[in-house]
Amino acid sequence: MSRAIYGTIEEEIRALKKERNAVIMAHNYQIGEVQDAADFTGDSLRLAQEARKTNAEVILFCGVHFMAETASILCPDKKVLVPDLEAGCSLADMIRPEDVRQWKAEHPDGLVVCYVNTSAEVKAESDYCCTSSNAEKVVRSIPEDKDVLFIPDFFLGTYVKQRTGRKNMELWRGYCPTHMLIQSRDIEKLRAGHPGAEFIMHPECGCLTKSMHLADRILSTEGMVRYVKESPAREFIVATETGVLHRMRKDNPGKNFIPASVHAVCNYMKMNTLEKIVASLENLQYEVKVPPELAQRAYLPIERMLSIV
Ligand code: CIZ
Repeated sequence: MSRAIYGTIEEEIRALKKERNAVIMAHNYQIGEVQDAADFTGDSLRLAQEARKTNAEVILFCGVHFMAETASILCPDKKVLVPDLEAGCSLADMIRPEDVRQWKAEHPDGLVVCYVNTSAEVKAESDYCCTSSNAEKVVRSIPEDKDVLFIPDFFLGTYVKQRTGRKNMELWRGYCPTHMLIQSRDIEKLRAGHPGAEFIMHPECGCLTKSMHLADRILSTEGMVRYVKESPAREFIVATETGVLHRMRKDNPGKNFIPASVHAVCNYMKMNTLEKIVASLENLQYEVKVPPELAQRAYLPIERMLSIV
């Protein structure tokens, strides 16, 4: 198919989507053009919900690898594609299935809660999966006498532990290198320079333990997008990967959004481009297919993530 027929790459993508009966999902951290080309933009939870509902034959997942795996587990009869197979997640790589098995061997009655940022192999060894929007609810749903291991994000785990007051909860010491780039001193400076701005923070932030008291709200990206729409404030300091500011600015043209750090950019998330979307839809590449036996074991924790909202 030649672009000359379509004029713009966006038109070409629309035509290819129709031809392939495809739907495009984009995470809130994707580059703006990719978000604009998508049928659905959101966090992992919203995108997983939409993946499960869609009638399309092809799901093109613009995010990072574990998100496409989740879509493949939920929709085994669909073709799940990613524009770039190299788009991975450093946080997800910080825990291995054997780490979970070892903890379980030492805690035969314990339960493992995995953040959605984990591989399908790790999910298959876990009991519950959660996103940052429902991590607290998921942990609260577990009987109090059960020991819990929360993996892999230490800062989200710390936040949940603090919110729930749960004592018998161990935390894995993983972290998101992008959220680590947001520092308390930047936040303090921005807060002083913008006294009227609301400060919203993602629970993956490495400075969460130091700066939690400064935050007006601690929210997932989807929670942030909803919150800034509803809040009467006109200015917001946003502590998370900068991609989410695209949607905030688009939805709220009269409001001002300031990144807590302009350096908080995930290079993996930014690997997906419009050109790669075209190649993906044209050649039906690159397919992410979780093997059925593994998918079956990873399904229950994911199902729990979707039902505890
Ligand atoms: O849940 C997600 O998609 C992640 C990884 C972060 C967020 O809050 O959107």
